Amino acid sequence: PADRRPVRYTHPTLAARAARVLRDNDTGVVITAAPRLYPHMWSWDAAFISIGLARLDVQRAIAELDTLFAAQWRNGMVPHIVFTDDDAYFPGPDRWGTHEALDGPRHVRTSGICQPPVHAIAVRRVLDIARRSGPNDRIDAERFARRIWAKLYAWHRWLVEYRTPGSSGLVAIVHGWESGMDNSPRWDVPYDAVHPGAALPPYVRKDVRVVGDPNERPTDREYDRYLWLIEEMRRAGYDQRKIVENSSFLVGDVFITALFAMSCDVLLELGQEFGQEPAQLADLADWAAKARTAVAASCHSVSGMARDRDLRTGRWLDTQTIAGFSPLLCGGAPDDVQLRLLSLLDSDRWCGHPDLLAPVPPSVSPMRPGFNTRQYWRGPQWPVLVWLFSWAFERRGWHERARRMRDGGIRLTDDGSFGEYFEPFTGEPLGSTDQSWTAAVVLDWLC
Ligand code: 9WN
Repeated sequence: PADRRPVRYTHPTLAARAARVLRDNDTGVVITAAPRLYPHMWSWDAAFISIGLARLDVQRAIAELDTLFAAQWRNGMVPHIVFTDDDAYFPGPDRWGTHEALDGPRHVRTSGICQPPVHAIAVRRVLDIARRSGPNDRIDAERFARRIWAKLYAWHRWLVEYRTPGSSGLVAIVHGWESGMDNSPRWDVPYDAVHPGAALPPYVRKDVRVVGDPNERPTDREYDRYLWLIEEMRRAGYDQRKIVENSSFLVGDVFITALFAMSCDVLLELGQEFGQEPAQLADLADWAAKARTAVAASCHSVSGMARDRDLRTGRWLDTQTIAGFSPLLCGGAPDDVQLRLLSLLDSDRWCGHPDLLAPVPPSVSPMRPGFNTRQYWRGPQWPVLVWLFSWAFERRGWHERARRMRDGGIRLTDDGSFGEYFEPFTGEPLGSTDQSWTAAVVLDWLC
């Protein structure tokens, strides 16, 4: 399918365009997640953005992560949004009302939930890139890695202390936004139990004004639930114990759990290198092992796919999405399960589907009922996820697979639009264009 899209940039031109996107989205203080749709700093976006930035300017990459961690809550949580002064995004800081939260930072306004813990991975990557780029960059990045280590540890500790309830060992989320895969069908069943009350204050969405086709975004019904969960948290004063105990949404997220296992490994390696406390290193080894065990234990006995778990009802969530491949990221599943997952990933149900423009996993299999080519996390392909798979495969020693993922990611994005997500068959960019994290992963692939 070579010419479904009219434009294909050569690699040097594509890299130059990606660099320009990051420069244009730089407010001077933060690099916004996207120019109009997302005019603030998002937590996991900032991690990926720093990786792309390191290819251009190590100092700027460090500054981005420092800005994010300067907004870390006193209890250790890294908030999902650090707000700029722009008011073009809803819900903004007033709706979150986190200034009333005891644990929140005082000097900056943030949302009251978190996002996937990929930050240790970003620090590792920035450090590796800096070490290759020259002695000054190396010194700066090493200083930075030493300095941020304790903050990363506190963030991981928060996830264990507050967000690993019950016996499943899965890291729990209290809002679909925390997963980063907001309206994925993974969350349909638990969201059915979220009933927005009459006390839900009225609101006006802004996202649908920016994205031309509202079908590319979540529905109003979904938004009511998103906003209701915020209302519940606000009423609980953002007290994590109360939220985890009472909120109408509490789900063990298998994909986050896999990312957490990998991030703990990376943080442990960094800690060993920089001589951090042995007791803290032992914690990280223990957390990584437990997270891996939880991911492996979630695998379906027939398909092998990893599953989320609704922690309110105790039920496994069998919806098959890209998150089902979590054990391929972090390892730890028995060999036969891993082989089944690899052949499923290669099959025509996933990357081998004959009509895909680029052979990388869509967010939902094109063969599943409910697959939607255009709607957000219900079908489109997301370059950042492709980056995560290629990074994890490389780390696991699967070099050929890692290269194929990377090449597929470049194919997906070589129209130079830096779409937020892509229609899998036509390669049409959807959601925002000039999305910073898309530009960042492309830079990392090409440099
Ligand atoms: C809500 C910024 C973020 C990403 C998420 C993506 C989307 C926000 C939204 O944009 O979520 O957090 O308003 O839809 O789902 O993964 O971090 O790019």
